[in-house]
Amino acid sequence: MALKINDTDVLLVVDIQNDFCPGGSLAVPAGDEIVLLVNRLAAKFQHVVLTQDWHPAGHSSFASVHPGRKPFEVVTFPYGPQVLWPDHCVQGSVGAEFHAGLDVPHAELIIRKGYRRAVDSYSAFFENDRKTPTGLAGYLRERELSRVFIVGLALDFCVRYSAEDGHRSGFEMVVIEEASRGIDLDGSIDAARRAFVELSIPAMPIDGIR
Ligand code: VGL
Ligand code: ZN
Repeated sequence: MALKINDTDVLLVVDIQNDFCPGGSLAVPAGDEIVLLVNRLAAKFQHVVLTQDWHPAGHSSFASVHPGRKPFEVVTFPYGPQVLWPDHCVQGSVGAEFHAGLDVPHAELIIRKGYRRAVDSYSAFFENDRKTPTGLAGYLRERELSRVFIVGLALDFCVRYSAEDGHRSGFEMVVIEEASRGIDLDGSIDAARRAFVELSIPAMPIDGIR
């Protein structure tokens, strides 16, 4: 299967930020390995959108604000289960900056997410309450961008939730796993792959994209 990129396609590049790369506070194993691949892939697309995890200091998803809790524990928030993370991607910090090697000057939009203290936001489309929109769906519809190729960090959290929510919002989603890396908490990478199969979200090899 080969896919030809056209002008109604968009590449969604998720959270390629210092804190998600080796040396960062929530490093995804080999997260930096995808950067050059993403640059090359992005050059094939007329339309690219970036996301940037963007938390206020003391964000409710940080284990550090929950006395007695440790990173990677799961707690119950008003909207459901929530993993507690090390402090990461604090607004204006170096950790929140894009990886210095990310070179996508033609990106048209940066969606920041997770900026509400009480609500985390994995997905580029909806916050973790699953009902507060980020505005991305409206943007893509207005721009008549209907097929969304998705890459980035982390495959099992922000990439997964973005792919699912995009699919539910009526977009054709394609995950490029080769240009994504996962955190893998308790089998979360396998769970992400199963979720993609369940929704018939294809996993496209980079070679298949022209
Ligand atoms: C992410 C955990 C917390 C991600 C963001 O980008 O996948 N994961 N915040
Ligand atoms: Zn985050």
